[in-house]
Amino acid sequence: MFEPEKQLVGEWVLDVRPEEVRVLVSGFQSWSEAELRPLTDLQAVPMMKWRHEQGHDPAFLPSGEAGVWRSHTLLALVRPDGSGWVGCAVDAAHTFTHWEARVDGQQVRVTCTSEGPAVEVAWQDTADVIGTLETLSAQLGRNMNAITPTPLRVWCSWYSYYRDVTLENMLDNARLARQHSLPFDVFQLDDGFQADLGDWFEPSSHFGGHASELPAQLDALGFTPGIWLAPFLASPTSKLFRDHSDWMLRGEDGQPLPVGNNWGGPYYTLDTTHPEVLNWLRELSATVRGWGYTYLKLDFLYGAALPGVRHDPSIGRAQAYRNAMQALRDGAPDAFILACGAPLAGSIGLVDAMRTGPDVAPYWDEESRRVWLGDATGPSARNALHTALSRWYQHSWYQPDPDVAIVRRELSLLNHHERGSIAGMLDIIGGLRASSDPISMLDEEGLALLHRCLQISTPDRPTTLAQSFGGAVTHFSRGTF
Ligand code: 9PG
Repeated sequence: MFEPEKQLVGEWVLDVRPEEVRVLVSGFQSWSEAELRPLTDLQAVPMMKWRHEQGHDPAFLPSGEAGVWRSHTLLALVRPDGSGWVGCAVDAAHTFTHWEARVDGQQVRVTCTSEGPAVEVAWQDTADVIGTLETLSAQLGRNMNAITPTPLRVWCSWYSYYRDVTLENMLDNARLARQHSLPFDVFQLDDGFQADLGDWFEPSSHFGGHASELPAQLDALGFTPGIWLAPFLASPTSKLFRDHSDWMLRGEDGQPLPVGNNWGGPYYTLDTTHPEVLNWLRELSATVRGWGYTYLKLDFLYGAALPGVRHDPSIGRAQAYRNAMQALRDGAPDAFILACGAPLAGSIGLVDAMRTGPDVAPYWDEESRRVWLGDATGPSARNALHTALSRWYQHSWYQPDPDVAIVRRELSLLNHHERGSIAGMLDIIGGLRASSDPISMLDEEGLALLHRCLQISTPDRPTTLAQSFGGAVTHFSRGTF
Protein backbone atom coordinates (compact mmCIF):
# COMPACT_ATOMS: atom_id res chain seq x y z
CA MET A 1 0.00 0.00 0.00
CA PHE A 2 1.15 3.53 -0.80
CA GLU A 3 1.91 5.19 2.58
CA PRO A 4 1.49 8.95 2.83
CA GLU A 5 4.11 10.72 4.96
CA LYS A 6 2.93 11.70 8.41
CA GLN A 7 4.19 14.09 11.04
CA LEU A 8 3.60 14.24 14.76
CA VAL A 9 1.32 17.11 15.78
CA GLY A 10 1.03 16.46 19.51
CA GLU A 11 1.36 13.85 22.22
CA TRP A 12 -0.26 13.80 25.65
CA VAL A 13 0.05 11.39 28.59
CA LEU A 14 -3.05 11.34 30.77
CA ASP A 15 -2.97 10.40 34.38
CA VAL A 16 -6.16 8.35 34.40
CA ARG A 17 -6.89 4.70 34.96
CA PRO A 18 -7.65 3.21 31.52
CA GLU A 19 -10.62 1.20 32.91
CA GLU A 20 -12.20 4.47 34.02
CA VAL A 21 -12.66 6.06 30.59
CA ARG A 22 -14.59 5.56 27.41
CA VAL A 23 -13.37 6.77 24.06
CA LEU A 24 -15.37 8.47 21.31
CA VAL A 25 -14.03 7.96 17.79
CA SER A 26 -15.23 9.09 14.39
CA GLY A 27 -14.27 7.27 11.21
CA PHE A 28 -12.79 8.60 8.00
CA GLN A 29 -15.88 8.65 5.82
CA SER A 30 -19.69 8.29 5.90
CA TRP A 31 -19.71 4.49 6.15
CA SER A 32 -16.85 4.14 8.66
CA GLU A 33 -17.67 3.29 12.27
CA ALA A 34 -18.13 5.99 14.88
CA GLU A 35 -18.68 4.88 18.44
CA LEU A 36 -18.23 5.47 22.15
CA ARG A 37 -16.64 2.44 23.79
CA PRO A 38 -14.61 1.42 26.85
CA LEU A 39 -10.99 2.31 26.11
CA THR A 40 -9.81 -1.16 27.12
CA ASP A 41 -12.00 -2.82 24.43
CA LEU A 42 -10.86 -3.82 20.95
CA GLN A 43 -11.60 -1.52 18.00
CA ALA A 44 -12.80 -3.88 15.29
CA VAL A 45 -10.88 -4.17 12.04
CA PRO A 46 -12.70 -5.85 9.14
CA MET A 47 -11.36 -9.33 8.44
CA MET A 48 -12.23 -9.01 4.77
CA LYS A 49 -9.35 -6.95 3.39
CA TRP A 50 -11.36 -5.77 0.38
CA ARG A 51 -13.66 -3.95 2.80
CA HIS A 52 -10.80 -1.74 4.03
CA GLU A 53 -10.83 0.90 1.34
CA GLN A 54 -14.62 0.88 1.15
CA GLY A 55 -15.29 1.62 4.80
CA HIS A 56 -12.03 2.86 6.29
CA ASP A 57 -8.94 4.88 5.59
CA PRO A 58 -6.42 2.28 4.37
CA ALA A 59 -3.60 4.56 5.58
CA PHE A 60 -5.00 4.62 9.13
CA LEU A 61 -6.82 1.37 9.87
CA PRO A 62 -7.77 0.23 13.38
CA SER A 63 -4.67 -1.38 14.89
CA GLY A 64 -6.24 -4.70 15.88
CA GLU A 65 -4.83 -4.38 19.46
CA ALA A 66 -7.14 -4.14 22.47
CA GLY A 67 -6.84 -0.75 24.20
CA VAL A 68 -5.82 1.15 21.05
CA TRP A 69 -8.43 3.38 19.37
CA ARG A 70 -7.98 5.38 16.18
CA SER A 71 -10.06 8.28 15.00
CA HIS A 72 -10.08 10.94 12.29
CA THR A 73 -10.26 14.69 12.94
CA LEU A 74 -11.18 14.39 16.62
CA LEU A 75 -11.11 12.18 19.68
CA ALA A 76 -12.74 12.39 23.11
CA LEU A 77 -12.15 10.50 26.34
CA VAL A 78 -14.88 10.60 28.95
CA ARG A 79 -15.10 9.60 32.62
CA PRO A 80 -18.39 8.36 34.12
CA ASP A 81 -19.05 11.86 35.55
CA GLY A 82 -18.88 13.44 32.06
CA SER A 83 -15.45 15.03 32.53
CA GLY A 84 -12.45 14.16 30.36
CA TRP A 85 -10.53 15.36 27.30
CA VAL A 86 -11.35 16.47 23.77
CA GLY A 87 -8.94 16.89 20.86
CA CYS A 88 -10.06 18.36 17.56
CA ALA A 89 -8.46 19.69 14.38
CA VAL A 90 -9.24 23.36 13.82
CA ASP A 91 -9.18 23.01 10.02
CA ALA A 92 -9.53 19.95 7.80
CA ALA A 93 -9.13 21.53 4.37
CA HIS A 94 -5.51 20.75 3.57
CA THR A 95 -4.68 17.63 5.49
CA PHE A 96 -6.21 14.72 7.36
CA THR A 97 -5.65 14.57 11.12
CA HIS A 98 -5.25 11.17 12.78
CA TRP A 99 -5.78 10.57 16.50
CA GLU A 100 -4.83 7.54 18.57
CA ALA A 101 -5.60 6.78 22.24
CA ARG A 102 -3.53 3.94 23.68
CA VAL A 103 -3.56 2.18 27.05
CA ASP A 104 -0.02 2.55 28.36
CA GLY A 105 0.31 0.72 31.70
CA GLN A 106 -1.75 2.65 34.24
CA GLN A 107 -1.87 5.72 31.99
CA VAL A 108 -3.33 6.69 28.65
CA ARG A 109 -1.24 8.06 25.79
CA VAL A 110 -2.85 10.17 23.06
CA THR A 111 -1.05 11.04 19.83
CA CYS A 112 -2.11 13.18 16.92
CA THR A 113 -0.45 13.01 13.51
CA SER A 114 -1.17 14.65 10.17
CA GLU A 115 -0.23 14.23 6.55
CA GLY A 116 1.33 17.04 4.59
CA PRO A 117 1.33 20.59 5.92
CA ALA A 118 1.50 21.28 9.64
CA VAL A 119 -1.93 21.52 11.22
CA GLU A 120 -3.25 23.18 14.34
CA VAL A 121 -5.28 21.17 16.81
CA ALA A 122 -7.19 22.05 19.96
CA TRP A 123 -6.72 19.84 23.02
CA GLN A 124 -8.80 20.47 26.12
CA ASP A 125 -9.10 19.02 29.58
CA THR A 126 -12.76 19.59 30.49
CA ALA A 127 -15.43 19.03 33.15
CA ASP A 128 -17.99 18.66 30.31
CA VAL A 129 -16.86 16.52 27.37
CA ILE A 130 -20.15 16.78 25.48
CA GLY A 131 -20.27 20.60 25.74
CA THR A 132 -16.61 20.97 24.76
CA LEU A 133 -17.01 18.62 21.81
CA GLU A 134 -19.98 20.67 20.58
CA THR A 135 -17.98 23.90 20.95
CA LEU A 136 -14.82 22.66 19.22
CA SER A 137 -16.80 21.00 16.47
CA ALA A 138 -18.76 24.22 15.85
CA GLN A 139 -15.47 26.14 15.67
CA LEU A 140 -14.15 23.74 13.03
CA GLY A 141 -17.39 24.25 11.09
CA ARG A 142 -17.04 28.04 11.27
CA ASN A 143 -13.36 27.95 10.25
CA MET A 144 -14.30 25.99 7.14
CA ASN A 145 -17.41 28.02 6.22
CA ALA A 146 -19.82 25.17 6.82
CA ILE A 147 -23.10 25.16 4.89
CA THR A 148 -26.15 24.04 6.87
CA PRO A 149 -29.29 24.79 4.83
CA THR A 150 -32.82 23.90 5.88
CA PRO A 151 -33.27 20.10 5.96
CA LEU A 152 -35.09 18.58 3.00
CA ARG A 153 -37.56 15.70 2.82
CA VAL A 154 -36.48 13.25 0.17
CA TRP A 155 -37.89 10.20 -1.59
CA CYS A 156 -35.03 8.07 -2.92
CA SER A 157 -35.34 5.06 -5.23
CA TRP A 158 -32.50 2.95 -3.82
CA TYR A 159 -33.86 1.01 -0.84
CA SER A 160 -36.78 -0.53 -2.74
CA TYR A 161 -35.87 -0.69 -6.38
CA TYR A 162 -32.09 -0.89 -6.07
CA ARG A 163 -30.42 -1.06 -9.48
CA ASP A 164 -33.64 -2.14 -11.24
CA VAL A 165 -35.22 1.30 -10.96
CA THR A 166 -37.21 2.56 -13.98
CA LEU A 167 -38.46 5.95 -15.10
CA GLU A 168 -41.99 4.66 -14.51
CA ASN A 169 -41.22 3.66 -10.88
CA MET A 170 -40.13 7.23 -10.20
CA LEU A 171 -43.24 8.77 -11.72
CA ASP A 172 -45.66 6.27 -10.11
CA ASN A 173 -44.27 7.11 -6.68
CA ALA A 174 -44.24 10.86 -7.32
CA ARG A 175 -47.90 10.77 -8.39
CA LEU A 176 -48.90 8.68 -5.35
CA ALA A 177 -46.96 11.00 -3.02
CA ARG A 178 -49.07 13.89 -4.38
CA GLN A 179 -52.31 11.93 -4.01
CA HIS A 180 -51.51 11.15 -0.36
CA SER A 181 -50.23 14.70 0.33
CA LEU A 182 -46.88 13.34 1.50
CA PRO A 183 -44.72 16.42 2.08
CA PHE A 184 -41.60 15.43 0.11
CA ASP A 185 -39.44 18.25 -1.28
CA VAL A 186 -37.23 16.08 -3.51
CA PHE A 187 -37.68 12.96 -5.65
CA GLN A 188 -34.25 11.46 -6.13
CA LEU A 189 -33.30 8.87 -8.75
CA ASP A 190 -30.54 6.57 -7.46
CA ASP A 191 -28.07 4.12 -9.03
CA GLY A 192 -29.42 2.10 -12.00
CA PHE A 193 -30.32 4.66 -14.66
CA GLN A 194 -26.85 4.77 -16.24
CA ALA A 195 -25.23 2.46 -18.81
CA ASP A 196 -22.14 1.82 -16.65
CA LEU A 197 -20.16 3.29 -13.76
CA GLY A 198 -18.62 6.37 -15.35
CA ASP A 199 -20.92 6.34 -18.40
CA TRP A 200 -23.51 8.67 -16.93
CA PHE A 201 -24.89 10.10 -20.16
CA GLU A 202 -26.12 6.83 -21.70
CA PRO A 203 -29.10 5.02 -20.12
CA SER A 204 -29.11 1.45 -18.82
CA SER A 205 -31.08 -1.01 -20.95
CA HIS A 206 -33.84 -1.49 -18.35
CA PHE A 207 -34.45 2.14 -17.30
CA GLY A 208 -37.13 2.74 -19.92
CA GLY A 209 -36.01 6.19 -21.00
CA HIS A 210 -33.26 8.70 -20.34
CA ALA A 211 -32.60 10.37 -16.99
CA SER A 212 -32.93 13.73 -18.74
CA GLU A 213 -36.66 13.06 -19.33
CA LEU A 214 -37.53 12.93 -15.65
CA PRO A 215 -36.99 16.46 -14.24
CA ALA A 216 -39.74 18.21 -16.23
CA GLN A 217 -42.28 15.58 -15.12
CA LEU A 218 -41.21 15.79 -11.47
CA ASP A 219 -41.31 19.59 -11.64
CA ALA A 220 -44.87 19.40 -12.97
CA LEU A 221 -45.81 17.34 -9.89
CA GLY A 222 -44.20 19.96 -7.65
CA PHE A 223 -41.05 18.04 -6.65
CA THR A 224 -37.38 19.02 -6.93
CA PRO A 225 -35.61 16.52 -9.20
CA GLY A 226 -32.64 14.72 -7.64
CA ILE A 227 -30.08 12.33 -9.13
CA TRP A 228 -27.32 10.01 -7.86
CA LEU A 229 -23.81 9.95 -9.30
CA ALA A 230 -20.57 8.28 -8.21
CA PRO A 231 -18.62 10.98 -10.05
CA PHE A 232 -15.12 9.68 -9.36
CA LEU A 233 -15.68 5.99 -10.15
CA ALA A 234 -15.10 4.10 -13.37
CA SER A 235 -15.74 0.43 -13.96
CA PRO A 236 -13.18 -1.42 -16.10
CA THR A 237 -15.95 -2.05 -18.67
CA SER A 238 -16.88 1.64 -19.01
CA LYS A 239 -16.17 3.90 -21.95
CA LEU A 240 -14.70 6.37 -19.44
CA PHE A 241 -12.06 3.82 -18.40
CA ARG A 242 -11.36 2.68 -21.97
CA ASP A 243 -10.92 6.22 -23.30
CA HIS A 244 -9.06 7.68 -20.31
CA SER A 245 -7.20 4.98 -18.42
CA ASP A 246 -4.49 7.63 -17.84
CA TRP A 247 -6.96 9.58 -15.65
CA MET A 248 -7.07 6.88 -12.95
CA LEU A 249 -5.49 6.97 -9.50
CA ARG A 250 -2.61 4.47 -9.48
CA GLY A 251 -0.90 2.12 -7.08
CA GLU A 252 2.85 1.91 -6.60
CA ASP A 253 3.00 -0.66 -9.40
CA GLY A 254 1.81 2.04 -11.83
CA GLN A 255 -1.48 0.24 -12.47
CA PRO A 256 -4.93 1.75 -11.85
CA LEU A 257 -5.72 1.15 -8.18
CA PRO A 258 -8.84 -0.95 -7.45
CA VAL A 259 -10.78 1.04 -4.83
CA GLY A 260 -13.62 -1.31 -3.97
CA ASN A 261 -15.68 -4.32 -4.89
CA ASN A 262 -19.29 -3.59 -5.62
CA TRP A 263 -21.34 -3.93 -8.82
CA GLY A 264 -19.94 -7.44 -9.24
CA GLY A 265 -16.24 -6.60 -9.49
CA PRO A 266 -13.48 -4.12 -8.79
CA TYR A 267 -13.62 -0.53 -9.97
CA TYR A 268 -11.26 2.43 -10.18
CA THR A 269 -11.28 6.10 -9.22
CA LEU A 270 -10.28 9.28 -11.00
CA ASP A 271 -6.99 11.00 -10.12
CA THR A 272 -8.29 14.47 -9.39
CA THR A 273 -4.87 16.15 -9.56
CA HIS A 274 -5.18 15.79 -13.35
CA PRO A 275 -6.49 19.11 -14.82
CA GLU A 276 -8.48 17.25 -17.49
CA VAL A 277 -10.24 15.27 -14.77
CA LEU A 278 -11.35 18.48 -13.08
CA ASN A 279 -12.77 19.68 -16.41
CA TRP A 280 -14.62 16.38 -16.84
CA LEU A 281 -16.11 16.69 -13.34
CA ARG A 282 -17.24 20.28 -13.95
CA GLU A 283 -18.86 19.16 -17.20
CA LEU A 284 -20.53 16.19 -15.52
CA SER A 285 -22.30 18.22 -12.83
CA ALA A 286 -23.12 20.99 -15.35
CA THR A 287 -24.71 18.40 -17.67
CA VAL A 288 -27.01 16.85 -15.07
CA ARG A 289 -27.84 20.37 -13.82
CA GLY A 290 -28.69 21.20 -17.45
CA TRP A 291 -31.07 18.20 -17.51
CA GLY A 292 -32.93 19.92 -14.64
CA TYR A 293 -31.54 18.20 -11.53
CA THR A 294 -30.90 20.63 -8.67
CA TYR A 295 -30.34 18.00 -5.94
CA LEU A 296 -27.22 15.90 -6.44
CA LYS A 297 -26.44 12.85 -4.31
CA LEU A 298 -22.71 12.42 -4.94
CA ASP A 299 -21.56 9.01 -3.77
CA PHE A 300 -18.42 6.89 -3.28
CA LEU A 301 -16.51 10.15 -2.87
CA TYR A 302 -13.83 8.53 -0.69
CA GLY A 303 -12.15 7.35 -3.92
CA ALA A 304 -10.58 10.74 -4.64
CA ALA A 305 -9.20 10.89 -1.08
CA LEU A 306 -7.51 7.47 -0.97
CA PRO A 307 -3.74 7.19 -0.71
CA GLY A 308 -2.18 6.46 -4.10
CA VAL A 309 0.20 7.65 -6.80
CA ARG A 310 -1.07 10.87 -8.40
CA HIS A 311 -0.36 12.77 -11.60
CA ASP A 312 0.70 15.78 -9.49
CA PRO A 313 2.39 14.42 -6.38
CA SER A 314 2.71 17.91 -4.88
CA ILE A 315 -1.06 17.90 -4.21
CA GLY A 316 -1.90 15.95 -1.05
CA ARG A 317 -4.95 13.65 -0.98
CA ALA A 318 -7.05 15.97 1.22
CA GLN A 319 -6.51 18.85 -1.19
CA ALA A 320 -7.01 16.59 -4.23
CA TYR A 321 -10.40 15.66 -2.80
CA ARG A 322 -11.43 19.25 -2.12
CA ASN A 323 -10.37 20.42 -5.59
CA ALA A 324 -12.55 17.71 -7.10
CA MET A 325 -15.55 18.66 -4.97
CA GLN A 326 -15.03 22.30 -5.89
CA ALA A 327 -15.07 21.36 -9.60
CA LEU A 328 -18.38 19.51 -9.13
CA ARG A 329 -19.75 22.48 -7.21
CA ASP A 330 -18.58 24.92 -9.93
CA GLY A 331 -20.49 22.95 -12.59
CA ALA A 332 -23.76 23.24 -10.63
CA PRO A 333 -23.36 26.22 -8.28
CA ASP A 334 -27.03 26.39 -7.25
CA ALA A 335 -27.52 22.65 -6.65
CA PHE A 336 -28.06 21.11 -3.20
CA ILE A 337 -25.21 18.62 -2.76
CA LEU A 338 -25.59 15.56 -0.55
CA ALA A 339 -22.25 13.79 -0.09
CA CYS A 340 -22.15 10.05 0.61
CA GLY A 341 -19.29 7.62 1.23
CA ALA A 342 -17.36 10.84 1.72
CA PRO A 343 -14.51 12.04 3.95
CA LEU A 344 -16.40 13.82 6.74
CA ALA A 345 -14.57 16.93 7.99
CA GLY A 346 -12.76 17.21 4.63
CA SER A 347 -16.11 17.97 2.97
CA ILE A 348 -17.13 20.87 5.22
CA GLY A 349 -17.98 24.04 3.30
CA LEU A 350 -18.34 22.20 -0.02
CA VAL A 351 -21.47 20.14 0.60
CA ASP A 352 -24.93 20.96 1.95
CA ALA A 353 -25.59 17.58 3.52
CA MET A 354 -23.66 14.45 4.44
CA ARG A 355 -24.63 10.82 5.00
CA THR A 356 -23.37 10.25 8.52
CA GLY A 357 -23.63 6.46 8.60
CA PRO A 358 -23.73 3.28 6.51
CA ASP A 359 -26.85 2.30 4.54
CA VAL A 360 -30.10 1.42 6.24
CA ALA A 361 -31.47 -1.99 5.24
CA PRO A 362 -34.88 -3.62 5.75
CA TYR A 363 -33.51 -5.59 8.73
CA TRP A 364 -32.18 -4.53 12.10
CA ASP A 365 -28.73 -6.13 12.28
CA GLU A 366 -26.42 -8.50 10.42
CA GLU A 367 -24.61 -9.84 13.44
CA SER A 368 -22.41 -12.32 11.60
CA ARG A 369 -20.81 -9.59 9.52
CA ARG A 370 -20.70 -6.93 12.27
CA VAL A 371 -19.37 -9.10 15.10
CA TRP A 372 -17.59 -12.07 13.57
CA LEU A 373 -16.16 -10.33 10.52
CA GLY A 374 -15.54 -7.06 12.42
CA ASP A 375 -17.39 -5.00 9.83
CA ALA A 376 -20.04 -2.56 11.08
CA THR A 377 -19.84 -0.54 7.86
CA GLY A 378 -22.31 -2.83 6.07
CA PRO A 379 -26.00 -2.02 5.57
CA SER A 380 -28.39 -2.46 8.52
CA ALA A 381 -30.78 -0.26 10.48
CA ARG A 382 -28.63 -0.78 13.57
CA ASN A 383 -25.35 0.25 11.90
CA ALA A 384 -26.90 3.28 10.22
CA LEU A 385 -28.53 4.62 13.38
CA HIS A 386 -25.71 3.82 15.77
CA THR A 387 -23.16 5.57 13.57
CA ALA A 388 -25.33 8.62 12.85
CA LEU A 389 -26.16 8.99 16.57
CA SER A 390 -22.46 8.77 17.46
CA ARG A 391 -21.85 11.76 15.16
CA TRP A 392 -24.49 14.02 16.70
CA TYR A 393 -22.00 16.92 17.18
CA GLN A 394 -21.44 17.18 13.38
CA HIS A 395 -24.66 19.13 12.84
CA SER A 396 -22.55 22.31 12.64
CA TRP A 397 -20.61 20.92 9.64
CA TYR A 398 -23.48 20.14 7.24
CA GLN A 399 -27.03 18.82 7.40
CA PRO A 400 -26.67 15.22 8.61
CA ASP A 401 -28.44 12.55 6.55
CA PRO A 402 -29.06 9.48 8.73
CA ASP A 403 -30.53 7.68 5.67
CA VAL A 404 -34.08 6.53 5.01
CA ALA A 405 -36.83 5.37 7.32
CA ILE A 406 -38.37 2.05 6.25
CA VAL A 407 -42.05 1.83 7.18
CA ARG A 408 -43.32 -0.77 4.69
CA ARG A 409 -44.25 -4.23 5.99
CA GLU A 410 -43.71 -6.08 2.72
CA LEU A 411 -40.13 -6.82 1.61
CA SER A 412 -38.88 -6.03 5.10
CA LEU A 413 -37.81 -8.03 8.15
CA LEU A 414 -38.26 -5.07 10.50
CA ASN A 415 -40.96 -5.58 13.12
CA HIS A 416 -43.46 -3.03 14.39
CA HIS A 417 -41.18 -1.85 17.24
CA GLU A 418 -38.14 -1.57 15.00
CA ARG A 419 -40.02 0.52 12.43
CA GLY A 420 -41.20 2.81 15.23
CA SER A 421 -37.77 3.16 16.85
CA ILE A 422 -36.12 4.02 13.54
CA ALA A 423 -38.68 6.82 13.12
CA GLY A 424 -38.04 8.08 16.66
CA MET A 425 -34.26 8.02 16.32
CA LEU A 426 -34.33 9.83 12.98
CA ASP A 427 -36.21 12.58 14.73
CA ILE A 428 -33.51 12.76 17.42
CA ILE A 429 -30.70 12.88 14.86
CA GLY A 430 -32.40 15.57 12.77
CA GLY A 431 -31.23 16.72 9.34
CA LEU A 432 -32.60 15.22 6.12
CA ARG A 433 -35.76 13.08 6.33
CA ALA A 434 -35.99 10.41 3.70
CA SER A 435 -37.98 7.41 2.57
CA SER A 436 -37.66 4.89 -0.19
CA ASP A 437 -40.81 2.81 0.32
CA PRO A 438 -42.97 2.14 -2.74
CA ILE A 439 -45.96 4.23 -1.70
CA SER A 440 -48.41 1.67 -3.10
CA MET A 441 -47.14 -0.79 -0.43
CA LEU A 442 -48.18 1.42 2.48
CA ASP A 443 -51.39 0.81 4.43
CA GLU A 444 -52.98 3.43 6.68
CA GLU A 445 -50.59 2.71 9.54
CA GLY A 446 -47.59 2.91 7.19
CA LEU A 447 -48.72 6.22 5.71
CA ALA A 448 -49.26 7.66 9.21
CA LEU A 449 -45.76 6.59 10.29
CA LEU A 450 -44.25 8.04 7.10
CA HIS A 451 -46.06 11.35 7.72
CA ARG A 452 -44.53 11.34 11.21
CA CYS A 453 -41.04 10.62 9.84
CA LEU A 454 -41.31 13.59 7.48
CA GLN A 455 -42.19 16.04 10.23
CA ILE A 456 -39.38 18.43 11.07
CA SER A 457 -39.56 19.61 14.65
CA THR A 458 -38.58 23.14 15.67
CA PRO A 459 -35.76 23.66 16.39
CA ASP A 460 -34.40 20.84 14.28
CA ARG A 461 -30.93 21.05 15.79
CA PRO A 462 -29.99 19.91 19.28
CA THR A 463 -29.41 22.84 21.58
CA THR A 464 -29.95 21.93 25.18
CA LEU A 465 -30.77 18.52 23.70
CA ALA A 466 -27.02 17.94 23.33
CA GLN A 467 -26.95 16.27 26.73
CA SER A 468 -29.58 13.72 25.77
CA PHE A 469 -27.78 13.05 22.50
CA GLY A 470 -24.62 12.21 24.35
CA GLY A 471 -26.78 10.28 26.79
CA ALA A 472 -28.38 8.26 24.01
CA VAL A 473 -25.01 7.32 22.51
CA THR A 474 -23.68 6.37 25.92
CA HIS A 475 -26.73 4.26 26.65
CA PHE A 476 -26.74 2.41 23.32
CA SER A 477 -23.01 1.85 23.46
CA ARG A 478 -23.41 -0.11 26.68
CA GLY A 479 -24.84 -2.94 24.66
CA THR A 480 -28.57 -2.35 24.56
CA PHE A 481 -28.28 -1.30 20.90
C1 9PG B 1 -26.10 2.87 -4.81
C2 9PG B 1 -25.97 2.94 -3.30
C3 9PG B 1 -26.97 3.94 -2.65
C4 9PG B 1 -26.67 4.08 -1.17
C5 9PG B 1 -25.22 4.48 -0.98
C6 9PG B 1 -24.31 3.45 -1.64
O1 9PG B 1 -19.40 -0.91 0.69
N1 9PG B 1 -20.18 -1.16 -0.22
O2 9PG B 1 -20.07 -2.18 -0.96
C7 9PG B 1 -21.27 -0.29 -0.43
C8 9PG B 1 -22.12 -0.49 -1.50
C9 9PG B 1 -23.20 0.35 -1.71
C10 9PG B 1 -23.41 1.39 -0.84
C11 9PG B 1 -22.58 1.59 0.23
C12 9PG B 1 -21.49 0.76 0.44
O3 9PG B 1 -24.50 2.21 -1.00
O4 9PG B 1 -24.89 4.61 0.38
O5 9PG B 1 -27.52 5.05 -0.58
O6 9PG B 1 -26.90 5.20 -3.28
O7 9PG B 1 -24.63 3.33 -3.03
O8 9PG B 1 -25.22 1.94 -5.35
